[in-house]
Formats: sequence, C-alpha cells, structure tokens
Amino acid sequence: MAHEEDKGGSVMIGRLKGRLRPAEVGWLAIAATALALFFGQIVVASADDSNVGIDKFAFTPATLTVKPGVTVTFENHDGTIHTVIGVGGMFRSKALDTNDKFSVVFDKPGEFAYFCSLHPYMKGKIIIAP
Ligand SMILES: [Cu+2]
Repeated sequence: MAHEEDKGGSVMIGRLKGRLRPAEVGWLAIAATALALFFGQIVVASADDSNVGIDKFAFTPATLTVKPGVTVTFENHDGTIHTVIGVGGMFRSKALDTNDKFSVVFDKPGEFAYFCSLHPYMKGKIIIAP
C-alpha cells in the first residue's frame, strides 16, 4: 500500500520520503503545526488583548487606545493593594493584591476614565476607537 501512495506523489516528495524515515516526517509535521499554533496565538493576542500595568502607584500607560471588542487586563505589580474603578460605575474590580489581574471587555467606542478607590490620585483612561 505504501508503494501505491508513492506513485501518486511528486518526485520531490518521493526523494524526501527516501531520505527521511517515517518517524522523522512525523516530527517535522508536529513541529510545523506547533510553529503555526505559536505564531497564530501571538497574532490573536495582539489583536484582542491589551494590558495596563499598575506600577509604583500609577496606571501604565495612563491612556490606552484600543479597538472595540478588545479585552483590557489590568495587573497590579505593586506590593500595595489597588483597585480599578470605572467613573460612572462602568466597571469595578475587587481589591487587587500583588500580581492580581482584572479584565474588562470594551465593546463600544468611547472614553472610559477610571481610578483607584484607595488612592484617588491614581487615574487612567481607556479610549475605544474603531
Ligand atoms: Cu491604588
């Protein structure tokens, strides 16, 4: 049966098959699939996700502009508890301890100001622009 399949293939494939053992061909296929998945995930991540760090009592970046439908994740890098509270009650995190995360999906265009309820001078803004 294997010989019948070889007849249908091109000369190049025939040569490759001659040089590589079936196990090697299998590993090549797995490696190619892994690479495709890896790069696919990177592209998806940059299109759909964005991050705001909380560093030294400041939201970084203080103003973030993203497209509608993007998930914005806030992550507290400080050794102090912070919160992320949307002005007007649009969203509200729990108390975020060190390395805690809080995500918001912004579906509609607009500007969304937020602050930390424990340190009200900590302010930021998410701009959703199509
Ligand atoms: Cu704070």
